[in-house]
Amino acid sequence: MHKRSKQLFLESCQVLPGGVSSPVRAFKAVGGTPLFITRGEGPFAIDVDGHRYIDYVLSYGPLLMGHAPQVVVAAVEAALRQGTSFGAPSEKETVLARLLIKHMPSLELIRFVNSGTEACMSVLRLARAYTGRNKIIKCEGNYHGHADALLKQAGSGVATLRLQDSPGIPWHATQDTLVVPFNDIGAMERAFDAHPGQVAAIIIEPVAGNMGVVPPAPGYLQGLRQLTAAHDALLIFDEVMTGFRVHPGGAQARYGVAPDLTTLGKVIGGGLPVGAYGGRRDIMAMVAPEGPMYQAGTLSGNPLAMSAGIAMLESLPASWVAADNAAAEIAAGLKAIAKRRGARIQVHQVGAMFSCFFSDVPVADYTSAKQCDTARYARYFWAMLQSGIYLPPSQFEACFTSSVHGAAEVRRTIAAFEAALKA
Ligand code: HOZ
Repeated sequence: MHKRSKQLFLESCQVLPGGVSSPVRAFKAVGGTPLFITRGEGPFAIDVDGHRYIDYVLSYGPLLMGHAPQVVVAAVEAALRQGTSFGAPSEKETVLARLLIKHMPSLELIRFVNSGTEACMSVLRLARAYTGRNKIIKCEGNYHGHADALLKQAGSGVATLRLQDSPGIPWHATQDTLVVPFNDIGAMERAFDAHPGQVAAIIIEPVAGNMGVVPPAPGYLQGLRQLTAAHDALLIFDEVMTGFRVHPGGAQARYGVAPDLTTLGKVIGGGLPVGAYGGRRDIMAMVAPEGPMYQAGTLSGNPLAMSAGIAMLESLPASWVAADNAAAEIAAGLKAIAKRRGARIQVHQVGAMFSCFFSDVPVADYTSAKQCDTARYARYFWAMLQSGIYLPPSQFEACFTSSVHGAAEVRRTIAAFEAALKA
């Protein structure tokens, strides 16, 4: 069925570690070999063997309007003809920054970078520079990219592959990284109390997406805001995944909590490689050349990525409303089927992100997420694939919808789910 993909995987394994450019893609957690995708078309991903799948990976989030939307393609094509990189300021950076600020008013100043990893790595340096403190607090199962200081009890591929963090990270790189359970305000309080005057910031995915989708408990984010204020520490929301996914203004708008700093990723480049960090003017003023905190990048603010991002963000809020509707309908359909069949499944949906956890118990943190039956997820994954539905190859990744996942796709997905439960 996947003859050409298998052949290409054999070949890629000769020249790429594990045959892939990013670990989660390798299908290690679900078995078999990865599909090689040749093109995307609206809600569909098409593989090299000619199969057409309804795509819920969507490049892990950025494709809010599906694959190759006309407005983004036209914007990138036009930009391409004018040059791919200048190493000098271009007006598009200001245009995109203004759009971001319009949707997320907590962003008073923004620095563009090239990925979510870079954004999170840089924002930590900034938080430490601003506060003069070293310790940061992160949550178990949250993933903030692969920078040394943040790769501690991380979700995403680290969880998928059941890795113990990573060799190659010097012990001292994570000695100031405190890790607490997600959704546990008491644990956060204890971390602050154990290190008085030493915590620079909490960095958190306000809706966890890298252990599957886990919403914050009521009042949790507000509690973090109060705690950081009480301890003169900064609150950083990693909205690489949730930005423009859980609300047109991100999780900060959905839950009404303004962080001091925010990181953003791929969605702000319409799927092109990009990231950003931004926030309070007095903090961001520390970034060079305005201030002394050094961080740089030749390709930062790349004109192709800026053009795609502008086109993507100009589609808000309509694109978000449509993507959110699709996810809500799918989640409702899945929940109804699971209930009717007495299946041991927890369905979570926040905006245009959803997850189906194979577990008896409610999933509220990394400990409960890890209790899921991952073998069952693997069977479900393959059954869905047989029905033409492409899901993330891991229980610990989120599913994403787009504005072009219409009624027909939603119906087909729900029907496939019902069939897959029998598998
Ligand atoms: N959960 C990851 C992004 N937040 C998946 C993408 C990857 O690691 O390749």
